[in-house]
Amino acid sequence: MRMLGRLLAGLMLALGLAAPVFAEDGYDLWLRFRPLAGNALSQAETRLGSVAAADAGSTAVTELTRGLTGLLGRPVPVAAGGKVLVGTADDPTIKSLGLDLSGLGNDGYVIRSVQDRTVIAAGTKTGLLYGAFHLLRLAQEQGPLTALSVREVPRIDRRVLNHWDNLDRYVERGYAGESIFDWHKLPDWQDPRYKDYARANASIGINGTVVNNVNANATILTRPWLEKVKALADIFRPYGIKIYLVARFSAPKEIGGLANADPLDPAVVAWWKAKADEVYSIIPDFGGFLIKANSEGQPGPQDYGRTHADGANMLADAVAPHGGIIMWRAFVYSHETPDDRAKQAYSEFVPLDGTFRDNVLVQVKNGAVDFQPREPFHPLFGAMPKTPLMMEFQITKEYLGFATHLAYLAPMWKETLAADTFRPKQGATVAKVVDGSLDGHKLSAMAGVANIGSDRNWTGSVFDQANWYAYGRLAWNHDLTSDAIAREWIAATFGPDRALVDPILSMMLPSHEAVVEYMTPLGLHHLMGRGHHYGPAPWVDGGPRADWTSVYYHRATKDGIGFDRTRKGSGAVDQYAKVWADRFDKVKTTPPELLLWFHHVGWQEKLSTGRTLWAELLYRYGHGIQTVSGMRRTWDGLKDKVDGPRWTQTAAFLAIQEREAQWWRDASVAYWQSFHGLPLPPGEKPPPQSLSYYQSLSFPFAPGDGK
Ligand code: BDP
Repeated sequence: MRMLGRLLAGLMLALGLAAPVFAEDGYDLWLRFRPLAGNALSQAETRLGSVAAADAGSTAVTELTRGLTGLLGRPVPVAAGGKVLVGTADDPTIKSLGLDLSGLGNDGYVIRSVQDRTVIAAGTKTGLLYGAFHLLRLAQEQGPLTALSVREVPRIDRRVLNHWDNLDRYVERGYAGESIFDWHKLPDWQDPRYKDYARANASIGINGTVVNNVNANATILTRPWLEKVKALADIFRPYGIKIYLVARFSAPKEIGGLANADPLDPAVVAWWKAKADEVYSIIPDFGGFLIKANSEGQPGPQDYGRTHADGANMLADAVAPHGGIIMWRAFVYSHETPDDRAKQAYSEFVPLDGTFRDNVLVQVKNGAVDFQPREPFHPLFGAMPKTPLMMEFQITKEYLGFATHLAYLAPMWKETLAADTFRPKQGATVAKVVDGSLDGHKLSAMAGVANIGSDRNWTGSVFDQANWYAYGRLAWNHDLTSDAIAREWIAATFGPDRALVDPILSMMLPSHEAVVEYMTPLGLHHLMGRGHHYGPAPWVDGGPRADWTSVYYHRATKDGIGFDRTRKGSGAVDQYAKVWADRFDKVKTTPPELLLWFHHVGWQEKLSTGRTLWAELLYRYGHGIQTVSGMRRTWDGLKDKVDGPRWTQTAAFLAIQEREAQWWRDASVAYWQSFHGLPLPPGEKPPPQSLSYYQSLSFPFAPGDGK
């Protein structure tokens, strides 16, 4: 088949025709390694035609030869004198080259052209694996393969995925089918997909995975389930990936037969210690535990009048002898607390700074509410210098159109990482807090809530693969630009031809902002459908708790809209450094993108943009929709350049996105008008349906809802 493909490609090339477009189903992600042709092929033949390695059976060499075999369209031999030399620092051939391999740590590597050979060298096998994938990326991009001089060391040590996957394979906030982890059949049946998952993650530098939901079931900590987890750990290990588990805080009661789960009760302490010992006896390189405690109904130390630190430290002591870590989430808010939900994590955690054990990280969402299309950076990042804080991003698009809306999330994540906490002075970016460099922390970590499921294309849509990819690349190096990451991904996923890369890039880069504009412009937030979070529902009111309603967040009245978080309102502005607090406290100095996050503004108030608030809202809704229409047109123009299956699905999804963008605008406009009755700005079309029509729509089976 491969030979045939190459022959066909050669023939087409000889006839001056464009390369043929093969049908693809997306399973191969960015690891397609389709046969090269022309100059790219001859260059790769010359530079990468064979491999030499002392450890020919290593994962790095296996992956390298597998990728090169695809690119060259022929088996690539591993033999002495091979063109690509792969080896660790203690390999005599590598030693003889005298390369500087200092400071590479566990994961770093160098790639160097040395005369006519290409050398991949690292301190460890994992470093070599990352180097192998880097070289394959360069070959797939068809850039120059001579004079290579690459040195890479990740900025963050633990680059982790969080699967919100239940033990029955239901994925909370999952839009790509059921969980890839087929627990019932594990450990006996090991789906080949597990290895492909590990390969994909390793290729972008992800080195850890939490395989169960933060809303956890304690069963996973029982012996038979730990045997299942071990089977996964054994498959992931050669790819440098550690397994972590969510520990349900009440497990000592639920599976241990204890009367309580009080972290200061010696019986509870002993139970967790024994449980940790058991876990490590089964999985010696187990990473540690992630905990969601006293949040949205989950059990936690506060059930016993203890603090988050009491809970975290008790678990930290249990895993410390084995080198484990605790990732303790700061996503807490209580409906018994009348305070602004956005303020609660800060109020709860800042007083605990300095009281956590050395092997505890506090895991903080990028914003203070909940993965909204746009949020200002979480104020905790500027307020806990004595504690390593890890970033939690959401890759799955719970609030950004599920799998059908195209939204490339790197720009959103970069916005948070680049934000300056001003603690204690300018230049203290969130990225520097998270990578540990600002406060000299040894532990550093980032988590991404996975968008992976058992759909053939893994993520429910081709373009959502880009978000998995971008997350891994940014966790490795947060200095990479959204543009550079997208280019890499497009070249690997569709091909390096500029006629593909440029237009697809032009779709991806503005796509996140477009979603913000048509859903929640100007700092609006949490206006999605109740429970499942699908579609517009700014009218959501009532129910079990106020902070699960839309009206809590937008606070629209006849006169204005927005959540007053100024010093006259909830005072949330003062959780930021003074420079920001002063700025956010005034309408004039608040960036328009965050206006209604911090202020309640009159509908007819003139903004810095020259428009009234009402006109500005309409303008932004319209602009977001136009961007999506533009994306559709661009994609239509690529019909001959992209394979049929991926083109067709994406075209259908863009049509859904355009329709739903319009729905967001129309439903929102109808609802806002019901408060103030103002006419629409000139040129704006009235919503085609009545407000009650939009309110009557219901989606009882929308995917991914919490159970
Ligand atoms: C919210 C999700 C919910 C999660 C929660 C969390 O709607 O399903 O359990 O975050 O992060 O955004 O714990």
